[in-house]
Amino acid sequence: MLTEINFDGIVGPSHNYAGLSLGNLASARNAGSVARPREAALQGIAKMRANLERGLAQGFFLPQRRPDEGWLARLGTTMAGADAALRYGAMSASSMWAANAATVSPAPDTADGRCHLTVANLVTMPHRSHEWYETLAQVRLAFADPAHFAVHAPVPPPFGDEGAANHMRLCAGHGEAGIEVFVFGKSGGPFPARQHREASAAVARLHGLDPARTVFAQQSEEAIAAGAFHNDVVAVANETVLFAHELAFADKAGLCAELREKFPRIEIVEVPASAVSLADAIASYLFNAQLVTLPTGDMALVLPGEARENASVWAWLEAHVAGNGPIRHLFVHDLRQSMANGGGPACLRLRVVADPATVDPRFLADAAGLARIEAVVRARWPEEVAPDDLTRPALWRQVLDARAALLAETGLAEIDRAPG
Ligand code: SUG
Repeated sequence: MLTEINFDGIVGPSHNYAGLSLGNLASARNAGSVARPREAALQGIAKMRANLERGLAQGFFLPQRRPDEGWLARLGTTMAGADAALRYGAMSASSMWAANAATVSPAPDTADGRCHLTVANLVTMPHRSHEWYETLAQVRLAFADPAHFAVHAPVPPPFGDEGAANHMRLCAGHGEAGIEVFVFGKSGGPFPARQHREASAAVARLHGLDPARTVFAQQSEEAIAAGAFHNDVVAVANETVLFAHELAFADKAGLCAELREKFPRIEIVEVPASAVSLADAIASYLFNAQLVTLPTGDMALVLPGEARENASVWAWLEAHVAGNGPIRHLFVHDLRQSMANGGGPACLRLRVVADPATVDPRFLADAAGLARIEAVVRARWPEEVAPDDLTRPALWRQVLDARAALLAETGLAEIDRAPG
């Protein structure tokens, strides 16, 4: 049966705060801080475990090989020879944010009736521009069955594509045909617009989407300039519900009219700027929650602790739940380590609607599998990493060995043998 499976990126052992993401306020604010990779990975595992216990289907992607010597070799250098910026880029653990791994169109939406995935090129940020090689290798393994999946290599540069973080789907139920909404940026004041319309259009074509059920919407410049470097920082959709900030889109009225016309069942839950400012929405990651449908049929938001700590955000949420709003439950998780780099609950996961029986089971989580992953993390992940540590060969070795142990534990060592 078609089910929504959330694939979370396991936080890698080189997790750090090098301040590499212009326009991502948390990344800039925490530049130079000491990161705690073990704690970060454990926080992510705790979220996965809780979602499993809630009756949701859960999968994962493995941390990528770091340092990425292959990328440096293509740039004509090595970890020993590279300058600091390239070394930091080669050590980046940013592939943890699986919402940027790919864009996914479930089988009911596509012309050939298969689930299509296009791996994101992430070209705007140098430290993320080399993720796609290994993402493609992992996605090809996880979704290898050509009867059910079509995996596409990234859209070529210069068209920036940041994956599912800028894509929403509205539908009556996950297994039914939906409306796919692609959100792109044109300008972001001082910050780059990381999702380009040309890339979104290419993904829609590659996936064989019906234009009558596809929507392209521009992200508001104000939102990007305020720190919403991806649409999923200010909006999230699940089944019939679109949950968004008033200032998320450039042409809100036009978008709402188009959505109502193409999907009359839509329920738009808008948070007005008078109740929660754009700044509070972005600082708290209210919209970077996982909006999920529980087995009971109720919708729930899986939120970061920062949302509960923000008075206006929490007041809005409590009022919504107390009223008759479509979101019935709030679950709060401590994801502080990821949040300090601008990655909330929704950034950490890629939604794939598929029959779990058609997915490589090595990428699917159950309680016992998560316990084994946790044991490797506890034994192998560095406790602390300061930006200076990223230049130390001893840390490179520890990070390589830690990841290798996790690949061995999950039976996925072959990821490194994929042609790169
Ligand atoms: O691309 N942060 C990521 C956060 C991605 C969040 N994903 C979604 N919104 N879906 C980014 O900006 C910070 C790395 C650093 O600064 O060292 C970073 O890459």
